Amino acid sequence: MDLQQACQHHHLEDILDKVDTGDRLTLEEGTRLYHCPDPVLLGELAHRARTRRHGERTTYVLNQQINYTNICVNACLFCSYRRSQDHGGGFTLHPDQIREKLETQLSEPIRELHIVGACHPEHGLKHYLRILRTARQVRPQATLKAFTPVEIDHFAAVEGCEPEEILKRLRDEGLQMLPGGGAEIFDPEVREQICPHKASGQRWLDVSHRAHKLGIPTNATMLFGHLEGRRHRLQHMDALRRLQDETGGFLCFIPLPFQTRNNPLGGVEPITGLEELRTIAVSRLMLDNIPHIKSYWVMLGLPQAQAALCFGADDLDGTVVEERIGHTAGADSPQVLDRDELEAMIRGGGQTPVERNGLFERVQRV
Ligand code: V47
Repeated sequence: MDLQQACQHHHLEDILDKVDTGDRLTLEEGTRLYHCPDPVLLGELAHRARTRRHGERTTYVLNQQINYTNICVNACLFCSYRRSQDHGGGFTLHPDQIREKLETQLSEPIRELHIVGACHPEHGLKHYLRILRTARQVRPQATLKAFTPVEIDHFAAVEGCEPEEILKRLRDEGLQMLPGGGAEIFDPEVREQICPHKASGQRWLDVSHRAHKLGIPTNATMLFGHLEGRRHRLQHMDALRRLQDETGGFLCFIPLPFQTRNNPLGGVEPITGLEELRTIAVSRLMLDNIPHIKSYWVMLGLPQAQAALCFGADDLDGTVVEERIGHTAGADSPQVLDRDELEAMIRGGGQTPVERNGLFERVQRV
């Protein structure tokens, strides 16, 4: 059966037409795709949409993640990384310790620094400016991607000012873009159950909006495989798509499968591998205005991250170096991959590896 016939068989021929013309899929069509009993067909449609946009190119980045603290005022139920200030196990890196960590990688041509932490109750903006200054000094060439919309919102609350003020000051110190964490699931009822103290979904969108208006691009995540269902995921994608219509500021969407260890939500039925791939495929097909879909190997695991590259994803993230949020929650992926390993994963799926920086600009290999 060819693709046309398979789509007819599953009553998806109208969707195939839209995939080929690039027309927008409705939420009803997204639901139909999710429920298609043939996941390979769904993958083929998503791969077709991805190939229309990116050809056979799959990007990766030589990057280094820094988690600067785990002390957090929010006690999200899915989070295994966070500690409260009063109990043991908390850490906060001094900017000099961040410098040391960055200096361990100086022999690598790192192109992106990804700096995230938590909502620390005490630190003011000065502290975050020092972190950026340190990062900029050690790595003047790397894209400086730091602080999720939730962190920005928290810094503004600590300082008693608007997020714009925070964003402008951080930008003046070298901030180039925001990572996409903290979006979780926007639906208020699910959010109330999984992260009742965190900034609302609307607030996350609002801070992203304000960053875009200041010319600061951002990424967007979605945490799935916990208490939410397909309907909530589609609504989450729809909210991102609407904002993107207005601002064009999202560079990349990153679906994050929930890691179940060491956190209060961990008793849920684990999501299946195919549901992960379906979600990645549906996100490629629904998010027609967000250029990149990331297969984040840390949370997906290496075999599934490679498979996702045939289900609509066009980016494999990067070398990472050290990651705590997924690994404290049980992710069994390695801590670090090197360039050869990333390229081999991409070539294994018949695609062409292309090195990028944090802004998804192609860079020359050195
Ligand atoms: O914000 C927390 C999520 C995020 C768990 O922007 C969990 O390029 C799964 O945002 N299971 C951090 N996920 C990771 C992140 C990210 C990663 C890679 C690239 C980019 C980017 C962003 O991880 C958190 C939260 O949403 N998270 N706990 C968990 N148990």
